[in-house]
Amino acid sequence: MKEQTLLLLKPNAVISGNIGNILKIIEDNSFDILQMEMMTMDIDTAEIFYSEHQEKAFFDKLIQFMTSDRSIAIILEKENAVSDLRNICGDTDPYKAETGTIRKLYGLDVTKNAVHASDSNENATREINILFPE
Ligand code: 3AN
Repeated sequence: MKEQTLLLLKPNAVISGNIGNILKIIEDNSFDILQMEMMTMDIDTAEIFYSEHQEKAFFDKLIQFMTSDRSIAIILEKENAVSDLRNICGDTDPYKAETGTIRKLYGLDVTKNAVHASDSNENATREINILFPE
């Protein structure tokens, strides 16, 4: 069954000129791009988006980074979209990510790791509703 998921190109991926490179990987993996929007996240939105990490030591640093510059939010669709996208993004830590994954190629560290990808169908729906409220 087709699923939707959310891909977010984080500020370091946008600033470093890797939007096209990442979208090429997405298209090569047969995802349909349904909606795409460039935005600079405000603090309230970032805190809601990452609310499950509120108690973590890295929370403030993460919010500061995610609101520092432009991101691109993208709704993707294909069969097994959630797990397929997680696989091509790679490990949260770019240094642990497998060769050829987006985070290995374009991530700088565990915060500036180039992309966010929803980790479940429930979170995909939640995250899409936050970033595409209409
Ligand atoms: P993923 O994005 O792979 O699902 P999570 O859910 O563990 O990873 O982390 C959410 C976000 O928090 C990640 N995108 C990452 O940028 C950031 N993060 C996770 N762990 C750390 C850490 N130890 N230090 C700084 N930022 C972190």
